[in-house]
Amino acid sequence: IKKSFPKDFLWGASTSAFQVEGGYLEDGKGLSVKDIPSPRPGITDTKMAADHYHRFKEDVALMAELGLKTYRFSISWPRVFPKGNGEVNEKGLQFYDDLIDELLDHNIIPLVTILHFDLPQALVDLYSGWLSRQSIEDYVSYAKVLFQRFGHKVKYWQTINEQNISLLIPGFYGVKDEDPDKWFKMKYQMHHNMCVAQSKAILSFRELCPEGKIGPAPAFFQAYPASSDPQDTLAAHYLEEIHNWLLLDLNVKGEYPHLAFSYLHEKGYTPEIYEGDLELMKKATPDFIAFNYYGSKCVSIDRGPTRIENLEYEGNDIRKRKSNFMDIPGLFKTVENPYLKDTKTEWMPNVDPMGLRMAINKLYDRYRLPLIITENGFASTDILEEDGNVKDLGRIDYVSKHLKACHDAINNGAELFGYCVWSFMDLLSTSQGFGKRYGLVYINRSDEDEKDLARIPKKSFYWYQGVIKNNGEN
Ligand code: BGP
Repeated sequence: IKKSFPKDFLWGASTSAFQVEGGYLEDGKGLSVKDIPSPRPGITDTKMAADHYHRFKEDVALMAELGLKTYRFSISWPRVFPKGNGEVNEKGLQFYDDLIDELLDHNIIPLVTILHFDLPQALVDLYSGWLSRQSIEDYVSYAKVLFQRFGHKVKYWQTINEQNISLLIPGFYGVKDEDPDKWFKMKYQMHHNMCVAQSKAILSFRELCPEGKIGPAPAFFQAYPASSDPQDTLAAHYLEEIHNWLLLDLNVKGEYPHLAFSYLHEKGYTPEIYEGDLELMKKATPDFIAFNYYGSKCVSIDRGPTRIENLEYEGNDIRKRKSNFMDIPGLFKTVENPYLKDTKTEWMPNVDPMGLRMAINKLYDRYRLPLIITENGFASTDILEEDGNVKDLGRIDYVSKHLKACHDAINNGAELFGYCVWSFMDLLSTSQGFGKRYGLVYINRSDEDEKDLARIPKKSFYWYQGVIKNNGEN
């Protein structure tokens, strides 16, 4: 039987708090690790971003015009708890209350990410953030405040955005060590603590929001071996084990996958696991898996030194890195895939819709949980032309190919219940400010000049409007 997009498919678009809101210290908000001035000259910071904090009503009206069924956004932890814990900031909660009401008034289902990178800086200063077990308690207290306040009107929740990718970047969550071995040990401890925090939050969610649905939010990387040399196949297998399954198996099954665990053990990176941690994770099965997908990786065995000599990159500055940030010396290294169009960017190394289809198939086979894609999108510089149009044909091509891949995977029997374009509007790219745009809606500003911040629907906006109207058939 030929299947198509289900009738109630969640056609969506995404953003995250620090990338769109601005108002960065307004109404009592505290600093997050993302509010620290950009290390790269010429790139704007989080102070204004797309000014969504002040213009959310106008933005929601555009979402309604687009026909969105769901809007995926994140709540800023330091807006709710300026110090990360302790006293709640009522004005921060009120902002999200108003945003959620505005969405519901327009029949748009809110999909809330509890943490999308912007950890309160105060917790880093206090106890090194995710490195300390105290972060688990603070994350859970924060999540509970959200469940209590919004649980009756928000059905869909995501725990932590792209934990598997953010931890690849030293300093991303405010802590790092110059010694690569020490850093690797630290990052796997943070990884473990974050998994415990998510599971504890899910158990509270079951009590506070019995009707709600909650799931993790990893980035997923499909990996190909560079050749049919079995060692390259093993390299690809390792990449998926370490970068995909190490997180998801803990989230879904409460287990460390054996190959990844033996790697941690061999290198001395095994985290401290408290008694009861894995049992707790086993109990906290998510309702669905939300994941982000941009492209795939092609790897070969790395026959070089097995020790990381130095961290050849600084912070989130991809131009300073010599090797790909996902490579693991001695195990695998990224190479170009001759079969895929190279986009010449590190974040989106290629355009690979078939990789998305395989990601859906694999995830569904492994966990048998409903799936939703919470980020998939196309970065470009996008020019506002004199006639007032933004002709982002590359984005239309990219999204339509990926939707075809979703369609194929649904046809193969996978349960995919939604798809969100990254991003609803232009926003602050984590690495390149407004020089790299993803939006369906153009924001009239540049890194240097805030201009009038006007919202201008791009060609892709009108195209996606048609897709939604026809439930994916066009
Ligand atoms: C994902 C993040 C998003 C978004 C996107 C694009 O990793 O979840 O927040 O930023 O990537 O990346 P970038 O902004 O670096 O281009």
